Amino acid sequence: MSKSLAEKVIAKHLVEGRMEPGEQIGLRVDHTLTQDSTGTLAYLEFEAMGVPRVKTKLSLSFVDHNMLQNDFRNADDHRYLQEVAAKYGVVFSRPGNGICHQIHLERFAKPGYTLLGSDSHTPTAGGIGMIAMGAGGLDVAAAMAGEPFYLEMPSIMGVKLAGALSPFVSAKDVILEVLRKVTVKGGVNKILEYFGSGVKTLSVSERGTIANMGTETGATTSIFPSDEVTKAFLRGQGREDQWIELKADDGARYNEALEVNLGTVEPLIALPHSPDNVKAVSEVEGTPVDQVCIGSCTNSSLRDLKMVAALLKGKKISDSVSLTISPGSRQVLENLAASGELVDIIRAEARILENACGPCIGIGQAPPTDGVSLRTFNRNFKGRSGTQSAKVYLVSPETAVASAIYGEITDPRKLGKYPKITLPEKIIVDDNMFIFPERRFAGEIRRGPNIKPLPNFPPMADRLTGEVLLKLGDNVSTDDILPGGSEIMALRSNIPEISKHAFRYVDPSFADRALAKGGGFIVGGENYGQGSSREHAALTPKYLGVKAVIAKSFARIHLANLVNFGIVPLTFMDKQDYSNVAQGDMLELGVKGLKRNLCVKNVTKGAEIKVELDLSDREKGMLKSGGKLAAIKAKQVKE
Ligand code: MIC
Ligand code: SF4
Repeated sequence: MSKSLAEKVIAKHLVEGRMEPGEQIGLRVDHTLTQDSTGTLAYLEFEAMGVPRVKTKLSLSFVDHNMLQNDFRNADDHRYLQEVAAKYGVVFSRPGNGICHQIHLERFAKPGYTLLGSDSHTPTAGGIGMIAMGAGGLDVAAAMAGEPFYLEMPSIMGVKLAGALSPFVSAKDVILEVLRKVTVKGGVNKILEYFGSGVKTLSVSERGTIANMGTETGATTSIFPSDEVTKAFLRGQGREDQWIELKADDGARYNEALEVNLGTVEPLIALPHSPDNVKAVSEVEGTPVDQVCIGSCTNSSLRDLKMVAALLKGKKISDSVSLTISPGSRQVLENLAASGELVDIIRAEARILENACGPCIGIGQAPPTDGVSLRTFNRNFKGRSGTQSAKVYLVSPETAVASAIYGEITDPRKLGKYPKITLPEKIIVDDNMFIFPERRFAGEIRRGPNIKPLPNFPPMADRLTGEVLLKLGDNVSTDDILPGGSEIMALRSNIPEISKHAFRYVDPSFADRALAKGGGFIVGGENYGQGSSREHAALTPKYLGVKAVIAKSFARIHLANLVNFGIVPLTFMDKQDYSNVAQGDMLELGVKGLKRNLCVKNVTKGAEIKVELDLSDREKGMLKSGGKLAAIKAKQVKE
């Protein structure tokens, strides 16, 4: 039978289950990646598994998120990550080398392989033809220990690209167009597979941009074919030998279809505070802008920064705008420097930041009060920039530059002449900031005082009782649950301390109240837990005593994280029941046997709410044991 491209790669890695949408499958993982702010927990978890060396083909550890070294804490984390990588056979990418997804695509990604990363934008590598997925650190640690990655077999949405992009329109506009159509929850448990004649008009970097931000639709991943364009990209990186051709079989059928005519896409912009709040740039032209930030794993490739340099050449930005540029990798920066294009950026008065995530996760460059910030990033959730009252808009590099020059939101077509960008056939490659684990690390791994042991949780009780501690609406993000930013992210290795910040901006009294009440329940709407893969968003509520989350639906990675840390994820059988439960209501729930259909007693209202526990037996086993780590340890004791 004809297969889609995604099905072909999955079939090659399938170790358990049937490739039917909705079925539980287990996949062999070839590559893993971690980054510093999810990585410390992932390696603490890996250490707890007692495996002497990683069992994957390649595991990588990047330091790219939390780069500030205001005190010992982040520096200690970076040192721990470097030593633990050396000990267990993980390639370490030193701070300053760049953003994990950009570097993985440049130096390591291989068509037809699988990748699991403790970061939600891991699907970027779908741009080269990988099945690349984000997951919580514990799932990535398990993959490093040689375990398969378990997930629900996604349905495949075929996205047909026709035509070619017009001048000043780029890959970011394509994915914004997809987001406008699919929304932030329309991709949950789906793979977006791109095909059609338009594919060959896009470079691997542009495909990476589109695959990267497929995450914002909630999709499990996105994938592009591997073709002559892919081959040229790998040749440029000195890796042509790693190319294979990959495409869907003729006659492959998709569960759903979408068509985008590249020729009719226009410059688009996502308005505050959601990536799917998309309008044409022309509709909001003229809005004054305070800040423009170019970079992030979505738009920091050599292609993007060459375009930025060409558009800025000979120009000056507006006096009212602060323009920051964070190159995606040291390779991008070095190539821009060698070609002289960096000078065009500097002369235009841009501020050059480190090769890292930076402002994307609130590590510096918070906008002014009520400020308007245009960013080439992928998320504009309220407060993520570090300023609660700021209005963040998501745009392409082209729109970012035009708006920085004019000081207001500007359609880039106003810039007139469209520069032609050509990528060098041979990129300058320098792998010196990787530390390859050739020699075993012999000493004792140093852990700073902020790196605390993982908390242990007891097996699940048969009855869960408590108050509804918090009732929330639709699309609650992991940034709402456990915010980013330099203050809170410095505590990522210290669960007791970071737990104090759970729901900090949604409800500053949450942590104290949860502890005082001995824990309880959270009620949410649709797509609860969208966004980041940070398992802290499950671990901190667990630490504060949260027993179950009842929602209309869940985002994929967060659902897995809840189970991994022993919080029961329940969905309303009848979504109307959401209105029959209020914050402060006392709930009771018998969970013995963890049946699929359960009944929550609302003691306060004297009513019953039917809920569903849609989990596999394997997941139920983890819940019962008090989480995945407890289940793995229990298995080890038995063996
Ligand atoms: C993000 O973009 O939200 C992050 C920061 O990269 C997260 C990971 C984290 O919280 O450390 C993600 O996307 O998974
Ligand atoms: Fe880093 Fe931002 Fe990409 Fe997350 S979305 S990996 S914070 S650049």
